[in-house]
Amino acid sequence: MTREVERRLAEQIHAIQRELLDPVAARTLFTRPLRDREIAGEPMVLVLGNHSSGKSSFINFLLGAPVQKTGLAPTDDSFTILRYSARQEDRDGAAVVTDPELGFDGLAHFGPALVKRLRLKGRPLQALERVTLIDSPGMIDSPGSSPERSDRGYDFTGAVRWFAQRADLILLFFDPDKPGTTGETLGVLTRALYDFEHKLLILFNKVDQFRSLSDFARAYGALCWNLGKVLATKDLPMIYTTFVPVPEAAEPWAFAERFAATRDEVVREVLRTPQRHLDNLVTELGVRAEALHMYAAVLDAAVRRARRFRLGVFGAWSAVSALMSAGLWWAWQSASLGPRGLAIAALCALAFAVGGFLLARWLVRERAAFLPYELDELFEQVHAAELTTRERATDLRARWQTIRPRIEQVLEQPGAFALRPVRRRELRPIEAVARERVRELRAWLHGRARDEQGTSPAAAPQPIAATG
Ligand SMILES: Nc1nc2c(ncn2[C@@H]2O[C@H](COP(=O)(O)OP(=O)(O)O)[C@@H](O)[C@H]2O)c(=O)[nH]1
Ligand SMILES: [Mg+2]
Repeated sequence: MTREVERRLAEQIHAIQRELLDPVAARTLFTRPLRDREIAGEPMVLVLGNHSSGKSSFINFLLGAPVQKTGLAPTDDSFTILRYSARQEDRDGAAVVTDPELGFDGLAHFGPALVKRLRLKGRPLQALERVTLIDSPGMIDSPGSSPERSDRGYDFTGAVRWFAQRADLILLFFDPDKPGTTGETLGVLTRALYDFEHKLLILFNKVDQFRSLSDFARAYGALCWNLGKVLATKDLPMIYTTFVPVPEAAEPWAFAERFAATRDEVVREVLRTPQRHLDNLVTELGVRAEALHMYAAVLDAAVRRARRFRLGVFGAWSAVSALMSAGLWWAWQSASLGPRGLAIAALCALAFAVGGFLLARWLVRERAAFLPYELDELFEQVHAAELTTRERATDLRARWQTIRPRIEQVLEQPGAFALRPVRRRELRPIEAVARERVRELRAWLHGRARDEQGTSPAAAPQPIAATG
C-alpha cells in the first residue's frame, strides 16, 4: 500500500484523537495520548523468545545477510534495532535515545542499564526498506528467575511492553530445548504482551533438531499445555513450526523439510507488516477509545458519588444551621430568653455550626478516601448492560483490570473533588469512535487495498470527518 494511503490514514486518526479523545483524556487525566510520531512511526517487527531459540538466525535468514551474531551461549543481552540506512551505520544506546527523530527516546526512562543494552544497526538491505526489526535479549527460562526479581538491572517486562506496544507484529520463539514457559517467558506473556495477542505470532523453531515424530509430538504438546496456562485467549493460537537451515546444525530430521512451507508463511507475514501497520493503527485507535470511555465513565461515577455525598452532608449541615438561626431569631423577636439566655443560645448555636462544619468536612474527606474500594462495584454498575453479554464480559473485565490502577491514582491525587463530572454528551462521541469510526476507517482502508490491486474501480475515498 502506498505511502499516500498511510499519510491520509494517519491524518484521519490524528484528527479523531485531537478533536474527540484528547479533550476528555486531558480533563480526566487519562494517560498521555500517543504522540504524532508514534502514530506515523515505521512498521516494526519485534522478535522475542528464549535465548538460543534461533531469533538472530531467523533475522539473518530474513535479511539474507549475517547481520546478527548467533550462537548457543546467551551472549547477546541487547535490544538491537535493525533498520534501513543507505550507508552502514552502528549506533549505541545513548545515541539512539537522544535522537528524537528515531522515535526511541521513550526508552530513556528505563534507565542507563537498558540504554547500555540498546543498539541500532542501519543497513542498506532491501528487506529493511519497509520494516524495522527489533532483536531482543533471550529470555532466561530457569524456574528460579522471576520477572519481578530480574537480575538485568532494569524493568525487562516493561521494556518489552514498550516495544510490543509499538510493534505491528511480534514473533515469539520457542525451541525444542525449552518448550515450557516459566520464569521470564511467563511474565512477558502475561504482562508485557497482554492485549497484544492480535499481533502475536508463536513460532516453534528449530524443529529440524527432532529425531522422530513422537519426540516432536511430545514437545509440541508440552508447548501447547504451557501456553494454555498463560495466554488469555479462549482458543489456542496458531503455532508456526519452523526451522532455519544453519550450517553448523547436525543432519536435519528428514521430516523437517515439510515445515519449510510454514517458514515461508512467517516470512510472508513479516513482509506484510506495512499493511498490518495500518490495520493496527485503526485497531489501536479503537482500543484507546474504548479504554478512555471505560475510564471516564467509571471515574465519573465515582466523582458524582463523592459530590452527591458532599451535597447531602453540607445540605444537612446548612438545614440544621438555618433551623438554629431561625430559632434564635424567633427567641430574639419574642424576647422569651432574655439577653443572657439569648447570648448563651447564640454561642451554642455558633459552636454547633462550626463543629458541624468541621465534622461535615471530615466526613466528606473520609467518604472520598473510601471511593477506591468501591471501584469494582461502580464498574459493574456502569457496565451492567454490556456485562450480561457473556462474550464481551471477559474482555471488559480484563480491560477493567488495566484501567483500575489509573483511576485509583487519580482519586488519590488530585482527588475526586478536583475533577469536573464528564457529560454524557462528551462520552457519546468516544463510544462512536470505538464502534462506528473504527469500522469506517477499516472499510476505507480495505477499499484502498482493493483499489490498488485493481479488482474494483478506483472510487474516490470517502473522507471521514473527525468531528461527531
Ligand atoms: N538446528 C537448528 N539450529 C538453529 C536454528 N536456528 C538457530 N540455530 C542455532 O541455534 C543457536 C542459537 O541461535 P541464535 O540465532 O543465536 O539464537 P538467539 O539466542 O535466539 O538469537 C545457534 O548455534 C544457531 O546456529 C534452527 O532452525 N535449527
Ligand atoms: Mg540472539
